[in-house]
Amino acid sequence: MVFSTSLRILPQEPWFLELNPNGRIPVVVDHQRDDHVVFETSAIMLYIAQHYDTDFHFWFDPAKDANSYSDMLQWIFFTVCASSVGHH
Ligand SMILES: N[C@@H](CCC(=O)N[C@@H](CS)C(=O)NCC(=O)O)C(=O)O
Repeated sequence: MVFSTSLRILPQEPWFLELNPNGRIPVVVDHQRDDHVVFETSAIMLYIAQHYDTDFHFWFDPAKDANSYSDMLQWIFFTVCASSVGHH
């Protein structure tokens, strides 16, 4: 109950809207990189991969493994679109 209540109210608070004007969770603030702010799940995943998985354990090097990288993007975008259908 507390979780679902805060999930509705928290994203509309002014401090949160400063981070994500779209008023949606999740948002990341990267204190290790000048408090850079990222919202949208897929953008957050790619950001974390780019900066914190530089050995490519969990994603693909766009330069050295371009086709796998393309496949990865394809499924990320597919997932975003599929999960957006009917979402308010
Ligand atoms: N496309 C967004 C969707 C985010 C989203 O819908 N978040 C929900 C929680 S899972 C939310 O913030 N709900 C609160 C609200 O709609 O007020 C993403 O991938 O980050």
